[in-house]
Amino acid sequence: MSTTPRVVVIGAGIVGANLADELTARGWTRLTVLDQGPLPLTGGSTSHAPGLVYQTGPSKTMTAFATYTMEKFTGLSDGDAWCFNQVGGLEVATTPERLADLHRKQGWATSWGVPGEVVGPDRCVELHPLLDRDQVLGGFHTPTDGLAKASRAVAVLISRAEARGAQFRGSTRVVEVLQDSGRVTGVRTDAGDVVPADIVVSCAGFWGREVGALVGMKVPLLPLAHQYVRTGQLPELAGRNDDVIEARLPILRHQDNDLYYREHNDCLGIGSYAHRPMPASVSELPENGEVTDDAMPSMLPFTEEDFLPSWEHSRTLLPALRDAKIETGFNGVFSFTPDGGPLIGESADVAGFWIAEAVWVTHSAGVARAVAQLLVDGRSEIELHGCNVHRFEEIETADAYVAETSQRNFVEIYDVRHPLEPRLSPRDVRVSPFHARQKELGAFFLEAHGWERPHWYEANARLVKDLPQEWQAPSRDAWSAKFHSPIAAAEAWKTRTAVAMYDMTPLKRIEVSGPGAVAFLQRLTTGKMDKSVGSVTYTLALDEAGGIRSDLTVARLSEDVLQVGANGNIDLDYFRRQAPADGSVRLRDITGGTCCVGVWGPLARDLVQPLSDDDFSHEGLKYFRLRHAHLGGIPVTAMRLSYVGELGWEIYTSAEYGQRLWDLLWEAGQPLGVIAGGRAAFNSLRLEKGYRAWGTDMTTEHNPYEAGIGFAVSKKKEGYVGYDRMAGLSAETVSRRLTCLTVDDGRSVVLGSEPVFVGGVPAGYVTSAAFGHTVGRPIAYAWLPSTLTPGNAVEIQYFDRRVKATVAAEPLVDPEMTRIRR
Ligand code: FAD
Ligand code: THG
Repeated sequence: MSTTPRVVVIGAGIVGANLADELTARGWTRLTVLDQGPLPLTGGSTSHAPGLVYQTGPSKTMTAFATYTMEKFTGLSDGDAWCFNQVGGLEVATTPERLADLHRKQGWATSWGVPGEVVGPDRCVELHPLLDRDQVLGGFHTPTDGLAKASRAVAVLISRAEARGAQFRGSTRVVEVLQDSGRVTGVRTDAGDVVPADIVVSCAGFWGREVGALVGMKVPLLPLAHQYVRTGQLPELAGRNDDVIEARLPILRHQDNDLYYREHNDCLGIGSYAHRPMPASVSELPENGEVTDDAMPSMLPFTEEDFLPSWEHSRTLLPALRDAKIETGFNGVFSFTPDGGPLIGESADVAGFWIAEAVWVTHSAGVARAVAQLLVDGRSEIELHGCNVHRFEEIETADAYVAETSQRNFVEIYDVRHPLEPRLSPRDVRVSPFHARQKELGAFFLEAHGWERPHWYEANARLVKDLPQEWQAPSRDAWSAKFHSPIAAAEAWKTRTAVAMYDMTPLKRIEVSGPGAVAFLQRLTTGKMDKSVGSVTYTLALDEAGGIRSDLTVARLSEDVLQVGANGNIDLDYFRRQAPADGSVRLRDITGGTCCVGVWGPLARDLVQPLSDDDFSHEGLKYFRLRHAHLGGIPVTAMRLSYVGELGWEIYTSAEYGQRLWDLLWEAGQPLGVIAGGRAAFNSLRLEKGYRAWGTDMTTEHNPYEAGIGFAVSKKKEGYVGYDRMAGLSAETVSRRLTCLTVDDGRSVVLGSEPVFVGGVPAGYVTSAAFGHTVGRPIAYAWLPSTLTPGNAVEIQYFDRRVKATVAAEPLVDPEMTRIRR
């Protein structure tokens, strides 16, 4: 008898079918897939998806998902009929900005291991003869991209899973998710029967919100319609293909006009994102009682007027369309999310209820494999933080927020975007108590998870002319000058030579309290947590395989109260799941009710000590210790640590005192030349000091020694999550390392995610980069083979050029810690 858990999958679209396949392949055969629509063509988004698979994107994880889909579907077929037709992909540029961006994209492809090259207009026309050569400036050609036949793949995957014992039931809607003591026990169908289950996974696509609501889970997605048409027969394509092959030309994207194309035998299919966003309300869609090729719930009537500009643009790019007609069209519905990423994870409240939604055909097999690994092994080999449904703060899951941001993502789907580019709306969603002062100082704000974060302050522009020669930064190219200001140099200078105030309020803060608090954190982190009251510890939360789940600071405020400085909501969600059921540990998100200003720089003590009767001396309040104190009568907690690597403290108080605290410090700092510093300087300073940013520099895919933070793994401690996997690991045993590079030309500041070449061969990729104002050179951190040593030469591909860089000993600034410990 099999003892694997009983699983119910809701939805037999491309995600549900892939999940059934991946789970049964791992021996989890007690599995039932239920779909409200008929099988195998259910009427969901998959039923009509044209199936273009472009693998390359800014995200390593999403690209890996797409590559797996491509590989898996290449190995699937129904007799001779293909599930993946590797016609290749071509994205054309009709503007110089796009052409430059295609070079950046080619860099991502190299970083993530997808073959692809930027080609000239002649080659574009050779690859896709329907193109008007005069329209294109070049293109990005990816030979392993192609077409997925999603509806056929679903049928093949269903038979494969059925052969292993899975059951599929069509025309069966899940109307209730049954639970007992916070765990799922099964589902009830509209036929009235109950299917028992230990795990329920909703793969309900754009119905995800409705299914999530059955367990009170907010699923932040918005169903939107997107137009797709087929032309009539084109003489240029006649006789080239047949109904089996369907297509030979590469799939084509014309992103400057929000369009894409594929062949359907001797016709062309055209998809457009150029129209107004068209939110679809699930309750108003046709039922999926009957599904035919051109009538199903995910197909809304074609609104031709919305398509007309796209038709004109298509006829310009592809002259063969000038004599053609639109034969059929529809407005097809699928899911969009606030940040464009998919939604994967388990409900915070009902154990065993999972979702895998807002997933394209492109990423479907990869996502399904990751979910199967999560369920079976407890861990996905590909890191998932950008897909974790708990990455969102509560405000980001509010209906109005989801609606606005998801529609915006629809509109901007093919835009050339800078990595720092903020959303324009909604803004001012979360502001720190210092916000009014920041605005007075002319802060330029960027946004993260709703928080407004100053990037630099115009008030500091006056300092730029005072910059000593060695602090003057070279001018930047157009791309790295975007969302940057030369003022950042002045802020870095003042931080290293005087004193600066940094708003740390958006840093996620979790209060962990109760009699079990210390033991709880002992179990979840790599550090010694039973240190004396007043200690602060930099520590790591690992996963079971020893990958870095997060890096944290843990401050012991009192015997049973600890404050954790975390990286985001995923940490809070993890803690909540891990908290013992006996109530001995309480968790509270105190981010919004408190605030924090980092006061850092060689004059920090001269600023703070006169404001207090408490001892802020080096001996009185040691490095990585905290003190409850009063500053000008305001109760604060001061923690002596600094992400920028200078003398000083993170000073916390509750929100209502925030502005008064800021004013107090600001006034007292005037004679010392205090400035407010923004995140542009902050990021530069932390890279100079070698401090890693979780999610960017390191993730669960990396162990602490590879990431260069093995010092945070206590050698005296056992039994914490991931401990078993630390045995035998050291900085010497690793084969790859997060490596510090400096750029030889002294001026090229890369953006992140660029490929790094060693001996002319791709060997890794950049994580973070910034101009190091203290060292007068650009810095890039990159994942590279551990055989490299300081002084070795490498090259970074930046758009269409290679920039020479050198492996450097790190940290670049203050390796002796003399600036901080004094
Ligand atoms: P679906 O296929 O919608 O499956 C969800 C299933 O859940 C449905 O069958 C539904 O009936 C079932 N269900 C829902 N609620 C219940 C319930 N309560 N009980 C039982 N069953 C339930 N992606 C690409 O990668 N490349 C493309 O070129 C591409 N082009 C597209 C073009 C158009 C016009 C559209 C609309 C989408 C396109 N997409 C493309 C997106 C892609 O189609 C979807 O992202 C993908 O098919 C979603 O798969 P899914 O399995 O999550 O959802
Ligand atoms: N402040 C607080 N909590 C945080 C951060 C922070 N939590 C999340 C994130 N940032 C954690 N990242 C770091 C990275 C480095 C350090 C602190 C937080 C740091 N490292 C010392 C070093 O490497 O030299 C640690 C030395 C030691 O362990 O003794 O200071 O910004 N509150």
